[in-house]
Amino acid sequence: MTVHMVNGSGIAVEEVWRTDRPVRSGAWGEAVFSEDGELLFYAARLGPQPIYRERVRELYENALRFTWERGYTDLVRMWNLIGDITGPNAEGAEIYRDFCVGRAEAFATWEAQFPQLPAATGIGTLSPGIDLCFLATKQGRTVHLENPRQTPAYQYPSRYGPRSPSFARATFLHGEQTSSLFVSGTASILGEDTAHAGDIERQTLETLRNIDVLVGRDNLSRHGLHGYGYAVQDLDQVKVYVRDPEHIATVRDICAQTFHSETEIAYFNVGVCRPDLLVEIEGVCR
Ligand code: 3EB
Repeated sequence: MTVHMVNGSGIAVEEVWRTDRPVRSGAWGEAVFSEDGELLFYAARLGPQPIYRERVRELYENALRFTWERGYTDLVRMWNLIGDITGPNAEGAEIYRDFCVGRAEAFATWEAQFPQLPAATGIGTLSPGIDLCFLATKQGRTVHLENPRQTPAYQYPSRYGPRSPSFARATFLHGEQTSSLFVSGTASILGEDTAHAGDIERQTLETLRNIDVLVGRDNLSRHGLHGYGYAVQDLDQVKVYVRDPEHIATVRDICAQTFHSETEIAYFNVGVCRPDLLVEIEGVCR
């Protein structure tokens, strides 16, 4: 999958998911996938649409059907990369909200098979249309987490959109040798409200604090994961999404002070799903 997330002044970022098992790859309709019998990675693109919800519903329903029929019963981590994310669709509704309706409808249809929502990212890209990709796994290895500092996104009230966003704050994956904690795109949201509108430094610090609490020992044991616990510095494969180019240097400085020098961090200058959110950060704890 090729996604337009860096501009001419950025360095292209390549993401490769590796496994020790033999991999089978293929195409299914418009989608492509790779699987190793334990994990499935699936990717599909929806081109620009006047109205997204019906086509997003179809995109998601096709993805969920394929995943279920191949025996990958548990979703782990999804990425939704959305062109002109806070811009209007042909009816004047925000594209992100339009997208959320189609996604919520697909999950409602497949609720019997996929009752639990996984960790996800919903973020802007520089091209119109929507890219979806995700990891799914065989039964019984995932635990989905919420953050005590934040309202579950699937319970956001309707002032944030007619259908709330379908995702969990993080997903823990019990691997065969190691475990991973996939942290969703995280922003400066407390409860359901944006905190520190207009202040990039405080939004970045609040985002990092949200992640620290989310991955901490107390929150993991609250979700039945006893004996596990991380801190924000344990995040790796970090992706930092910054809306305004003039804020990138500030965010880089704060991240440099927060993360280890070896931590892999990629920066993207893209839109965020609320006009007042300036930054969003995700990663994986191992
Ligand atoms: C938030 O907390 C910020 O719609 O899949 C973060 C992660 C956000 C995922 C999504 C949206 C999504 O609401 C936005």
